[in-house]
Amino acid sequence: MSSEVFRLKNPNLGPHDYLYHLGISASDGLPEKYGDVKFVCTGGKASRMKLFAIEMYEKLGHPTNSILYENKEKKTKVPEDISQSAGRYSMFKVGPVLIFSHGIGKASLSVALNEVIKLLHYAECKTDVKIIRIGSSGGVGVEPGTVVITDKPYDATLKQQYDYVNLGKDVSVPCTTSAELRKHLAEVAEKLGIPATAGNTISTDGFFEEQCRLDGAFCEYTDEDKLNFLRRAHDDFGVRNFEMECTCLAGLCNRAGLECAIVCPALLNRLFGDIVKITDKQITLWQNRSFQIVGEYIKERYQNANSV
Ligand code: R2B
Ligand code: URA
Repeated sequence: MSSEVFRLKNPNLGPHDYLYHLGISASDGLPEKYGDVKFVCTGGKASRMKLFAIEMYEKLGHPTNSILYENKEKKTKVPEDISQSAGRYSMFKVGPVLIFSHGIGKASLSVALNEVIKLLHYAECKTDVKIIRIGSSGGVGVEPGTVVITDKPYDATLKQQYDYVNLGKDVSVPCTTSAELRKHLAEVAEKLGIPATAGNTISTDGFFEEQCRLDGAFCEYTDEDKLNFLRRAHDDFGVRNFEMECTCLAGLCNRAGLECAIVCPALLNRLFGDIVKITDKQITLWQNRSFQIVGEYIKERYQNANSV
């Protein structure tokens, strides 16, 4: 295990900083509160991330190094939403796991992840922190419910890069996921008997035309055009799903020197349709698959770290 402290190179960072969207001050004793973070898990919806936090609190056996609040009526302690006051994202700390919601799309993720990465820096976490997105996705040529563990993140034009703008200019950075982390997560999925596959993921800025849907407010191409693109992406580029954040997650993690993975069930097979119309029960069941894989992976590491 690495014992090096994680440092960002930005010379402008310092104790005056305020993580505005998380509602956290850089000078608020962050090494004591967050210095033991080893895993960061993120997904779009605040309600799902809260559920994941509660599940992790149970799974890890109520770790004392969690941030909790007391539900006075029920006389129980539950993970507290640390970022509630800022009103944008939800964030929880359960033992060595920091869990936050990122909303929809790269723009929203980028704001939260910049601040979370700064939090790791101010908290003097170690360089071996792992960042994992547990989200949802639209499958391409995979059985709905299959969990896709992203190998290469592609942008909407099938380039393996994350694009952003600084000083009015386009910048592209590489985006890769951690081979070791992918391998461990796939092993856990197999051990748990959860249907999972490795595959490449297209990350788009929109849900409709950008993901070749015919049912957005606008559409100027045919069903045949759509299927031609999906088949080419599947056959020539190894694409197995679409979602809206993974190039940003991998691009920012690569820039920071942190390992990352993306684990998302496919809610439908896009070769057979565009509309996501499944019951809440079904969505919960499938999304729980990525919770189980990532939860079990973390639990195994947590138990090993505490069994000396
Ligand atoms: C998957 O699902 C959301 C869109 O419905 C988006 O956040 C994503 O990546
Ligand atoms: N999320 C996406 O981005 N696309 C889908 O088709 C389903 C979920």
